[in-house]
Amino acid sequence: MDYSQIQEILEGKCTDKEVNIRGWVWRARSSKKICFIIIRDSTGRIQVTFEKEINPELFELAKSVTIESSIEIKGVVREDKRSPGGYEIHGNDLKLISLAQVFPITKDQSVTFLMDKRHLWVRSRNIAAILKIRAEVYKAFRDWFDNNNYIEVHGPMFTGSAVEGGSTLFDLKYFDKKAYLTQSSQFYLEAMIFTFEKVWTVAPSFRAEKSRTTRHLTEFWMLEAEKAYSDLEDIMKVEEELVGYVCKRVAERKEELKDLNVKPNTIAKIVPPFERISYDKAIEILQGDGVKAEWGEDLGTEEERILTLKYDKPIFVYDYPKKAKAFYHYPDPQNPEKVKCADLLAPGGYGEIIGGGQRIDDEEILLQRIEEEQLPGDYEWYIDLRRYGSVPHSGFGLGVERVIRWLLKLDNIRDTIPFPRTINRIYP
Ligand code: NSS
Repeated sequence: MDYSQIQEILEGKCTDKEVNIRGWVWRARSSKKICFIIIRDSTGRIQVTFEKEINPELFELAKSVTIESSIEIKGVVREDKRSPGGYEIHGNDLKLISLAQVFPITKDQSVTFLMDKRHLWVRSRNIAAILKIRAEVYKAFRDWFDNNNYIEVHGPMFTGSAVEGGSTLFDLKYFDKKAYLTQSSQFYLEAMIFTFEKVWTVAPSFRAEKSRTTRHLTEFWMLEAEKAYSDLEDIMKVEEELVGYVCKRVAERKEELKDLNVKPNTIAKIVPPFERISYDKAIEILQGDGVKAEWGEDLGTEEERILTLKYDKPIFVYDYPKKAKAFYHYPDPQNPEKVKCADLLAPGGYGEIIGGGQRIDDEEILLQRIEEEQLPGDYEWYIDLRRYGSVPHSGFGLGVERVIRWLLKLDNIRDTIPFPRTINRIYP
């Protein structure tokens, strides 16, 4: 049997025709003479009516279905200005596939309850809209990198060394050895530039983040890119072009944005170039505001919030102190206490969405930095990359959930991903 999708009906493609659709009961109510069922599928929602006078048996069956039951219906599509979406189906058959028990999710439930029922909550209109935008973000990444001749590569998730310092590593037993879950695919991407010059990946990243915040997950997805013959300035341009493109694509998803109460225009106007301010300047601005920001420390959530409230487009903060950042950053030739890196901070208080910069491409300097930091793991292979045809190169990592949270103005990062993992959540 051929099934129509609800979206096709709402686009007017099936008007006055008989259709079969299948989906789940979203709402159901009934008067003495007529039963209304709103059915949803992956593409939309539509009202189906069953009249007692036309078919009393079918009317009784329709009355018996519960919220979230799976059903199949046959009926004739009519344009009807009064019904939501402007179309309605006059049902003339209904097949109950599975009668749902009383659905536990109703209005006004606590966040903890909803998180415990996340496997059911993902059916909600809100989460569905967010996840459709998430899928669009991934499509936009792929299109941008394809259009710019980057090759997609994939690093391992089991690794033998830290990328972003030892404190957030998840370690595990790997047969008789110790291993870690990856924090970043960066080093593997660096290896792959010697094959492909420009590479990218989207992969999970694992961090034992011990604090409960609205912007940290213990398992999140990171988009990473690495480019040969490239410096900090060059990679910032790549980042802003990519972010601008993602914004353009998300702004086109008008239906979902409407469901989420987000004005497409606020996203469409995020176009490059993005302002660049030095770390020194950022500290000066913060101190001018009476914030206790100390030179030498990385910017924290609160500092980034205060700083980015002043802007309505993302900003780059560049040239951080060496001691605030990971060991692999290229030291500033003018000032060895600083490194050639930049974070991209989202406006409106959201803060860091990208970390990136130029990498150390010299064997001696890299050896020295690894020794200074005393990192766990074996970096021999990573140092090797500086021994066989090293080239200047730079790259970045973008937190997918951070970007979605910012674009959709969500209170908490957990709503950007179907099954979030945080310090206190590993169920469902
Ligand atoms: O630690 S980063 O700043 N940088 C890296 O991991 C580099 N090795 C990436 C690279 O250059 N290839 O993380 C990158 C981004 C950061 O800007 C955030 O947007 C996001 O990853 N991020 C997170 N998102 C969600 N939850 C957590 N815990 C988190 N940590 C970083």
